[in-house]
Amino acid sequence: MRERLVETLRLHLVTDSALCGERGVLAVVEAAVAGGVSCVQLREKSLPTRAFVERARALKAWLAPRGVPLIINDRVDVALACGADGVHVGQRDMASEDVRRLMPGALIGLSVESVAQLEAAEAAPVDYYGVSPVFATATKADAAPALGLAGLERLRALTSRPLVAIGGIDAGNAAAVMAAGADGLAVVSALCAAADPAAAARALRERMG
Ligand code: TZP
Ligand code: MG
Repeated sequence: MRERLVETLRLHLVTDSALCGERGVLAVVEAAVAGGVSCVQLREKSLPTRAFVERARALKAWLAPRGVPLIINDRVDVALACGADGVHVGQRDMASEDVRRLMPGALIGLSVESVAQLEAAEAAPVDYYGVSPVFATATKADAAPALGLAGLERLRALTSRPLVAIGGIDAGNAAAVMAAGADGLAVVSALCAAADPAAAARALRERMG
């Protein structure tokens, strides 16, 4: 059970439509999945709700036959509307208990940025933690200070739940992040801004071991 979940979470593409550019989010998702992405999180911070749902539905229709789960960032309503497989919430988003009540079968991810946040979440109905940010990142303006590999190791020692590391991760540091105890990697710019997202995903996969 845990093994299957970890395999699913191994290489997580978190979308950024600005970084995907004119190619569009779906084209980047298609290429990244071809290169080995195992899970896609649709993250839209400014798209109007109707367009968000339409984009989510289009992604779900493409991903479902390929067995790749779709997770929606923040928005349980969008996740319900498009039949997503999961929801990823941050510390100030809907509480995981409420997400679970609304979506009993969903994969629920929670962002944790400190030991205190992880300890507080251990009794909550969460399937995995997004450990954030491991390194400094320009992609998320309000990201907390970087945890570093030592911070990731500290969190690893406190939980048996799967940890998905995010923030400044690319093929150059992927192996070190996995060695520090991550079960999976979540990547925005190293895939969305790549000239060839399929090749970038393959490179990440190779370095992850
Ligand atoms: N949450 C924590 S850091 C981050 C998010 C969404 C952005 C990570 O982006 P990148 O480009 O992979 O550093
Ligand atoms: Mg959020």
